[in-house]
This record gives sequence, structure tokens and C-alpha cells, in this order.
Amino acid sequence: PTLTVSNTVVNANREPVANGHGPGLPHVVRVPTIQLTDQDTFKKNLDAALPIIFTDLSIGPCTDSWTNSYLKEAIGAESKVVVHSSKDEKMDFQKKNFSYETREFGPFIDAAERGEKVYLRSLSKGAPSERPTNIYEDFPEIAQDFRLPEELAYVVANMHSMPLRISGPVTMWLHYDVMANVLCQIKGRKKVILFPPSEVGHLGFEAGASSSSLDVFSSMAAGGTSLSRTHPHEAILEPGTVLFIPSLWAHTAAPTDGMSVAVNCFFKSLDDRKYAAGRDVYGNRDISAYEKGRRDVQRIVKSFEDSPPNVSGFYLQRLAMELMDKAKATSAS
Ligand code: AKG
Repeated sequence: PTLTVSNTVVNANREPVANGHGPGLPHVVRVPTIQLTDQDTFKKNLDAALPIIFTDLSIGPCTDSWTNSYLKEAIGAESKVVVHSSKDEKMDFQKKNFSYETREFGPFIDAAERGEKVYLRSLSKGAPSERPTNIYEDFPEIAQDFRLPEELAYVVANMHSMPLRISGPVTMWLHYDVMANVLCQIKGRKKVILFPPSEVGHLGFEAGASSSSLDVFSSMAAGGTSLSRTHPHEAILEPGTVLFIPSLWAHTAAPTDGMSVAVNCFFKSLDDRKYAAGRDVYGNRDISAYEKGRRDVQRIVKSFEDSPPNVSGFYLQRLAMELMDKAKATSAS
């Protein structure tokens, strides 16, 4: 789509990363950083739907105060958290190469600091499988140190959830969220790789899944993979910076030097009626048109069941091609 807002705002320095080119390598784009000074600029960036890093926002004293010992003291070293624990550096939701473990917060954060492969993505304390988490309700002892500044008033007004994320050196699997997101990096540095929604077909997502097993960090360094047809957007997050992740941009993240502490805020960027009715604890339940579309696909497939396989295969392919043409025309418009 044509951007109607100034390029200096939404498209600032959206340039190839210097060493991102090589035979068969993907074309890596650096996510630009801007100083966000007002709510209007945030809204323009939201409408442009491109990732961008905001600096100089007042997100509260957490960037200084959230030392491990402070967090332990405030949250309680013995309070229980459910964390992902993995043998592999790269966690994979599809292959489930991690387990969910209930740990005491103190030993958990010590383990993250020692470099163990653990990851806390907080859940609602009262009703983890029913209600989205919110740091103000689930970690009130530390939440007052974190705030969303007025430049992000849109996020506050359309909030879905606010998970606390504390991790050792593990990679969050490639996934997309249906909610838009501002990822506030508080401690440690992190690299996030994001892909435009139009490139979802190259990223190894199986039908109906919002996560993929693709090892993005390794594949980016190797030529001739399916990534050579993609444009990974690379964001380096320093403590105190805030990454806007537009809805449906697949992303994966890894701390660059050990431990990471972040809070992210999922918020609605679509008309309320587009979202699936009912529960969405993680902010990644697909929109209702897609859920209905998948049921329609099942019906279509079923309607060919009494045809010989060569006939049903032929017509299912023709239908798939028709849908692909529509998808391409829509992405390009
Ligand atoms: C998200 O905010 O949706 C993420 O996936 C963040 C992952 C991370 O920061 O570890």
C-alpha cells in the first residue's frame, strides 16, 4: 500500500543491513529507530504497519530498579512461577522441546542469570487458561516501576494483555500474534527478526498453526534456504527501547548477551468485531473470518470425497490456485 505519511516517520532508514547480502541470502532490512514524541506519530506508525523501534520513552524506573535482587525481594524468592525449561537453545513450540515447570521465582531468576535455558512468559495468576495476563494484576509488587507513557495512549486504550517476560539465553520460536504489540525491553539486549505478513508462505507455518519450527537465526546465515525469498527485518533492542510489532508479522527473538527482562503489551488494532469471539489468552487467536475459512475449506474438501482422487486433486489444486491469485492481488494492492 502507498504510505500517506512522511517517510521520515515510518520509513526512516529502512535500509538493507550492510552485510545482509550475499548469494542466496535473504535481504535483511534494519528496523529503524525514532524518537517518539506524540500520540499522532504512534498512530501513523500503527497505520503504516511496519516494525519500528521507539527510543526516549519514559517507561518508568524499571530500567534501573529491576535488578535480580530487587525482583527477587519484591516478587518473593519463594513465590511460584510456571516457566519454559529447555535443553535446546532454540525453543520450538511445534516440537515441544521444552517442558513447563513450576519453579520458585528466586531459583528461577538465578538460573536465568547463570545462563540456563529458561523462559518465563507470565500468565494470569488467578485463571491462567482463561484470562490474559496483566502485570498490574499479576505482579503488582513491581508493576508500579513500569508504565506506558502518554505517547502510547492508543495501546492503553486498546489493551489486551501485558505479559512479563524473563529469560536466559533461549530463542523464542517463530510465531505471529493477531494482536498488535509493543515490546518494551527493560534489561539486557535482544535481537528480534520479523517478517512481513505477505511472506508467511516461506516460513514453514503448517495449516492453522501460529508458530513454526523454522530456525530463522541459522537459516539467515545459510544461503539457498526458503529465506532467500524473504525480507527479514532485524531489530536490536537496547534496554529502555520499545519495539512496535504490527499484527501478523511473524517474529522470533533471542537475547544477545545472556539474560533478558521485558514487558510486552498486546493491543487491538482491528475493529473489535473482526476478532474471534470468546477466549484468547495469548493474543494470537486467529480472526473469526480465518477460523470460519478453515471450516469452509474442510467442507470443500469433503464435497470432493466421492470423486476419484485424480479428479478431486485436480479441482482442489485449481481452487487453491484461485485463492493464491486472490491472496497475491490483495497483498499487492
Ligand atoms: C512477543 O512479544 O510477542 C514476543 O514474541 C517477544 C519474545 C521475546 O521478547 O522473548
